[in-house]
Amino acid sequence: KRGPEKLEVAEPPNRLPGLAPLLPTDPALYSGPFPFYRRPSELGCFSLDEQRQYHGDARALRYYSPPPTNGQGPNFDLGDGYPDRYQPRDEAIQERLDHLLRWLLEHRGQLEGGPGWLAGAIVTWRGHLTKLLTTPYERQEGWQLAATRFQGTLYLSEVETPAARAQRLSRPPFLREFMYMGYKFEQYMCADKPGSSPDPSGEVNTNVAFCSVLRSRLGNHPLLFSGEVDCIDPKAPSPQPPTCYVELKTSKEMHSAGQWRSFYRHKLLKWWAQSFLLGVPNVVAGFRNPEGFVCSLKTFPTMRMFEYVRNDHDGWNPSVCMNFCAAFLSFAQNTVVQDDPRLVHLFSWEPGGPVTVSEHRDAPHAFLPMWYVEAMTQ
Ligand code: 0WD
Ligand code: CA
Repeated sequence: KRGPEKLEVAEPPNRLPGLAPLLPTDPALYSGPFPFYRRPSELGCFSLDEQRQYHGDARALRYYSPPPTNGQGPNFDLGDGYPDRYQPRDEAIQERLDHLLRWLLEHRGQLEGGPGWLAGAIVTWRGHLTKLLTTPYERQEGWQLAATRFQGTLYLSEVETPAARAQRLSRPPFLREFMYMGYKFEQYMCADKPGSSPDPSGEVNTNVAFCSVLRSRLGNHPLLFSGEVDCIDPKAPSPQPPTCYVELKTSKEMHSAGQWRSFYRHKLLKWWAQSFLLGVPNVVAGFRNPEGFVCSLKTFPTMRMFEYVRNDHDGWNPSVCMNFCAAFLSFAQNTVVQDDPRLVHLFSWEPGGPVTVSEHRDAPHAFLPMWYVEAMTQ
């Protein structure tokens, strides 16, 4: 007599044929206590040089070097050097997870967490997690995340949406200059060596990047992710990364209470999500006037950003952000069941709707490079 148990095993509800699995994003569904988030610890780092070439070291790390606070404030001309001393990265090149995968390949034998840790982890860029954190409050830009399971590990890699691509290709000149100004601010605030001073006479080359690789965990989801770090503060109270790192931002000078309120509701949410994930304790903002000069600086401690919206009905809530992210990661883990480097589940989201899923095989969506899959299969 055949046992009944095989007949009674039901497909998980989101695998029923003909029913599209959906994940809602309304903030009201994700309030509740703040979930567990492991203090991020740095596993290593890498650098990308002027030609966007990978180096497994910290050569691109710069040193926080704010102007002396002797009475007058700063006077940084963010338009200086544009466009003649600007070498912008070629945004048409989609790097996907490649640099992070190279780091992982070279360090997979030395990962902490015990044998099998990587097989249970999610590997992605910090910037992708930032987008997940802010999703319940985002009203403008959708996203697409490609997911592949390989040797147990779930890899998440962003796909440029058609709308984002159209915007990039038709970006008006003033926006190109704004992008430059953010990088120029970094140049005014960072030195190449500890103890030396910034040199704003050089070129701004956005191929150059220093990336930290971290381990964390959200709820029961072990995470391995990498994020670009602007600089290290040689005078930080604790020299241990990531707590010695500083994030630099520029924003428009504000003059009315309404402008500040809007800044707290929208910009500070993105700044908080990005720096909280990586464990960067401080964001230093340079406020630029209409002429493109930064005349004031303000430090926002990451852990105090929520205070600005705590009593605002239209503010954001860190618990909602983290609970939604955890729910998405569970949704992705349950959806991507098959272990296959050529298979991609594409998660898509547009403001106002739920997260939807579609399945794809091979090009153009498959994103784990052959060199990675082959080396990991050895
Ligand atoms: O494949 C993709 N679609 C992406 C790849 C999207 C986002 C990032 N990346 C890669 C790039 O290789 C980059 O080096 O990730 C790296 C940056 O990683 P991240 O820290 O995860 O990204 P994010 O937190 O969004 O941005 C951090 C900084 C930005 O600074 P600001 O202050 O503007 O947040 O990284 C830069 C930018 O300076 N940045 C990028 N650099 C290269 N390519 C990109 C990008 N697509 N996006 C942001
Ligand atoms: Ca920055």
